[in-house]
Amino acid sequence: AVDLLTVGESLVSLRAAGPLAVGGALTMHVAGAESNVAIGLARLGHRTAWVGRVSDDELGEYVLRQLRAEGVRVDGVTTDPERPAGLMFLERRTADLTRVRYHRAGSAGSALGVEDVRAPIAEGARVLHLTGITPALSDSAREAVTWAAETASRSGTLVCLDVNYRARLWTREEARAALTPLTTYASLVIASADELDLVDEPGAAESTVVARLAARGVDTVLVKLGADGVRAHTREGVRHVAAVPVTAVDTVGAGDAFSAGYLSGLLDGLDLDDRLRRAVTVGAFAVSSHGDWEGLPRRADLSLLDEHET
Ligand code: KDG
Repeated sequence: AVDLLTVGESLVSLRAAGPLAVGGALTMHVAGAESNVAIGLARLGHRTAWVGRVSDDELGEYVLRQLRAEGVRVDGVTTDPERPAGLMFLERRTADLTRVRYHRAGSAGSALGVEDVRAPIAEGARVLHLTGITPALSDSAREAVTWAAETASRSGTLVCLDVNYRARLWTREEARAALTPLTTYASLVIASADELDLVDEPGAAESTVVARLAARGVDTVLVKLGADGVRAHTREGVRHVAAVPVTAVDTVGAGDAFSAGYLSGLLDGLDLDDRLRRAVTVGAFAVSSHGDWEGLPRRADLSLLDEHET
């Protein structure tokens, strides 16, 4: 069994340094919240696997090659003979505005189904990481995520739901209807402050959401506050940890890095404060380097930001 299993769609991301409408050079990367988390954990030395579907062509091969190169296990991945790779265009519209455009409807990754996750879930993992992106991709992907969460939680795997609302994929109402039931299988819920009511009623206050999640069996709720750090709600109370002050150059992937840092601390058996500190440290590496995951730290790098730690 691996330390962490994550399930989702990895996209081929084509990045433009300026506005897409004027063209110019694009650079090719692997993106995807779940594979970002997998890479983050693999860099820190954890045994990590990513499961999903890839296209049966050079783009699918590229995704697998990159993940393998980062030490992420991909032996459970299904190659789809019919569907194309999901693409994402990312433009630096201005220094402060990054925009994403997906070409992923009908992609190999979006055709994920229960059959794709059966064997990896049966093999087991200490932690199963799921995001609110995958259930937005298709009915079969939503069934796969729900089945994985339910089956893993029944066998004692810790299930983490990382909300990650993507407005380009579905409405808040659709997200709420799909994600709220998923929380019954989760021990850990990670959300930014504006995503919290996607696992409860519209407009619900943080304290209300946290209390209702606890009633459904969620032990820990991490509310990501961006540059203000994180607020953690556990059965022992509420903790706030500040972000590490760094120069932000690219915030895409910061949330995934944060999740990877927290889960790494959890797998290492660190106490809550140290888990949160590792989360904000890994998040700081992500925001202060370019790319979703390219700048993520290895274990020896973690102390580089120590003097900034809170
Ligand atoms: O968290 C970063 C992700 O948004 C990016 O890598 C692509 O998974 C992605 C998505 O669906 O937006």
